[in-house]
Amino acid sequence: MAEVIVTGGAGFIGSNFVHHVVAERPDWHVTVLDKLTYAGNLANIAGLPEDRVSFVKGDIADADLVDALVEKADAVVHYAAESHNDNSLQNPRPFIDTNLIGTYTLLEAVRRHNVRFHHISTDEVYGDLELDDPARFTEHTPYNPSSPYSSTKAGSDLLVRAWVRSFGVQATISNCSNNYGPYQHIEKFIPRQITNVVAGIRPKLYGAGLNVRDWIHTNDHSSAVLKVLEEGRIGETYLIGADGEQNNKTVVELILELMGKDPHDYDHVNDRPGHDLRYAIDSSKLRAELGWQPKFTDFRSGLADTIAWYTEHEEWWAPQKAEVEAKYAKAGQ
Ligand code: NAD
Ligand code: TDX
Repeated sequence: MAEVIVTGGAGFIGSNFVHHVVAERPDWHVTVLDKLTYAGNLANIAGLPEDRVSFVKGDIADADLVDALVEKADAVVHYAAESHNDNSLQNPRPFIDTNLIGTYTLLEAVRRHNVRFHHISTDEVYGDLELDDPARFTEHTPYNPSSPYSSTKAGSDLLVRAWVRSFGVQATISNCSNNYGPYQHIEKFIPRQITNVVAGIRPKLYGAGLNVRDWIHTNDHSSAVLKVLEEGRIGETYLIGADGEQNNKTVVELILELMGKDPHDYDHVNDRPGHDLRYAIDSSKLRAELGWQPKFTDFRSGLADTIAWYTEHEEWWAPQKAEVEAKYAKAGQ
């Protein structure tokens, strides 16, 4: 049996991975280590068998706690992070503490106990592409992050690489594109617009809305991470993406259409400072080397299912809606 620690396992993507492992690896036990910040929610992992999943509330920067857990583990899959660009522009400090000091603390523990480590990162470490550039990000694209969020993620990736090279830590890294699906916090683009429509608020598009994101369903992200954890080569980076480029305007209009509204019934609001123009992932290394394929690639039907989930789970998001919108209103967004 394998004992796997999933940091940030009560967040959007980490909790999806916990469900995936419970379903796919019946002899593994998962320990979720999560601080339950505003973005963590125990409801995301509720109902899983108690003999398969344990929960520890704590900070990944707490060296004593981390050491005691890592000592008993076979692997750590590291999702915990401050994850929202807009928050990082208002107050970068928690991004330094969690994304940099937290990752450093985990690396020191896996180094001491010789435990396998997989680091979850983002395509944002590569900066952005022009709209008409035929290029996509590959594992060889130079790092060029734009925001406090993406620069701390880039820094955490570099720490992992250094700990592999200098200390022989058994680590891999994956950099994924924009995820969507159920349980995503409503501060993020897609759930914000869906819950706006449900709440009778007009969707809010930053600037002209021509920015492009490369969407992947979070279920596909989880299957890719399990693949890299089990079969990835130590010291390697794998890009995860599902060829899902869409501009923001198209996505807002599709959400409105799928929700039976006028597709042009939305507001243009203040743009994000330093707003990355386009992300696009070339995931051919992961596909060729490890044989991974995404399964949830029909964006229209994935979005329709996501809309249905938010519509049916108002109790999950409604308590946070007013606070999230008040914060955006202050920034004119
Ligand atoms: P999220 O904000 O929904 O969840 C983050 C989780 O980490 C929460 O449960 C939170 O309580 C926990 N956490 C935060 N600080 C902590 C700390 N100091 N100690 C312990 N737990 C802490 O984020 P998400 O969207 O699920 O992203 C998860 C990971 O995936 C992040 O590393 C992010 O950079 C990466 N990623 C996200 C996307 C995306 O589209 N959302 C894309 C690529 C990579
Ligand atoms: O209300 C909005 N209106 C809008 O037009 C919001 C919240 C966002 N946007 C735009 C900004 C981006 O171009 O939509 C796009 C997506 O925004 P976010 O959901 O904030 O995601 P992004 O900044 O692209 O980062 C996400 O993908 C990469 C995740 O939050 C990161 O954790 C991940 O690393």
